[in-house]
Amino acid sequence: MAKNPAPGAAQDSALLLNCYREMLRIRKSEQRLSKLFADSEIPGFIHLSIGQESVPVGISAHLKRDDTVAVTHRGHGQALAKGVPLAGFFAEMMGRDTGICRGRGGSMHIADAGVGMLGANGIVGGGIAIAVGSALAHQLAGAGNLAVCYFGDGALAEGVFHECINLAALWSLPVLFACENNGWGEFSRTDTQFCGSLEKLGAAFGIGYRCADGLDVLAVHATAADLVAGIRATSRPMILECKVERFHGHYEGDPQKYRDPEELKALEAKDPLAKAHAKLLALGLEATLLEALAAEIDDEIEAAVAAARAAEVPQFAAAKADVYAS
Ligand SMILES: Cc1ncc(C[n+]2csc(CCOP(=O)(O)OP(=O)(O)O)c2C)c(N)n1
Ligand SMILES: [Mg+2]
Repeated sequence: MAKNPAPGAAQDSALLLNCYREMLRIRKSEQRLSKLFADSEIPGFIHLSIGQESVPVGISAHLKRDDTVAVTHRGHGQALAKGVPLAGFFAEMMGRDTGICRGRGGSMHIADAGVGMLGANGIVGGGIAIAVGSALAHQLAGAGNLAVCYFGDGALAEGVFHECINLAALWSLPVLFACENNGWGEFSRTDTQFCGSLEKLGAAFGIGYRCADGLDVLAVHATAADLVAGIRATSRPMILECKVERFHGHYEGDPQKYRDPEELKALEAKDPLAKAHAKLLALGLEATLLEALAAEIDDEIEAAVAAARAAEVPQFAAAKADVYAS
């Protein structure tokens, strides 16, 4: 497979290849969603995480099935990386009865308890208390699991975040607070909304903090490895801040008039997937192998889309099913 690999290169390339595959699966899924949305095949709004794939991939590599994650409104990558199956994912996005939530959740409310995905959330900071509650459940169960709380920099100024880091520290809960800091909250720069520092905030509550380059999947992977191991060993909360870039608009279709065109153009050189691809080639992987991988993912996605298109939409008569206990 590799041409004249250097010592240690085989291990590096195997890890990077695994991460690359997961990132590509997320990227291609979201590119497909973008097209489906433009073609009016997806009800409601969608927020794409294109450019931010390294974060959930680097973190999820260290999670067990019974570990839990609460994800954001920009949570497709976070959901797929935790193991939400692609067929159920696309059917959910397309509002079908075969969706993972039977078409009742969609992009911002998709959940899959079977893989520990507690739900996306349209409320900024809405997942934080859910993750902390789940961490409390893990602590009480005593099986050594942990919860990951994904949130954006826009949640830093939300009261619920401050309450939750206090409680997590006070009760010594096994939770990783994973901030995807893309510098934006909707159409405003984060520094116009939050004047603190996540690192100092963590220190004020005695919570360990690490920062990783969210455009480099191996950097996220290595930092998350330390933090997850630390949480499992000590049952103390930890903070991981990943500096990322938002490649698409706040919502799909957002013309981003509020962003400097030069800044948008500069994003091309920062693409974490292109970087991983280049590194794999430098490590000696054959380009044809990566092309075959991409084709395999395309086939998987197209099969999921075709199945969703062929599936029924939820029946109105069943609207109350699963809402009330019988
Ligand atoms: C409590 C609350 N306030 C405001 C909004 C409107 N809103 C939706 S997304 C968003 C910005 C979120 O920014 P961030 O958390 O950084 O996530 P990103 O979109 O950058 O991934 C806002 C203010 C909301 N959904 N919920
Ligand atoms: Mg943001």
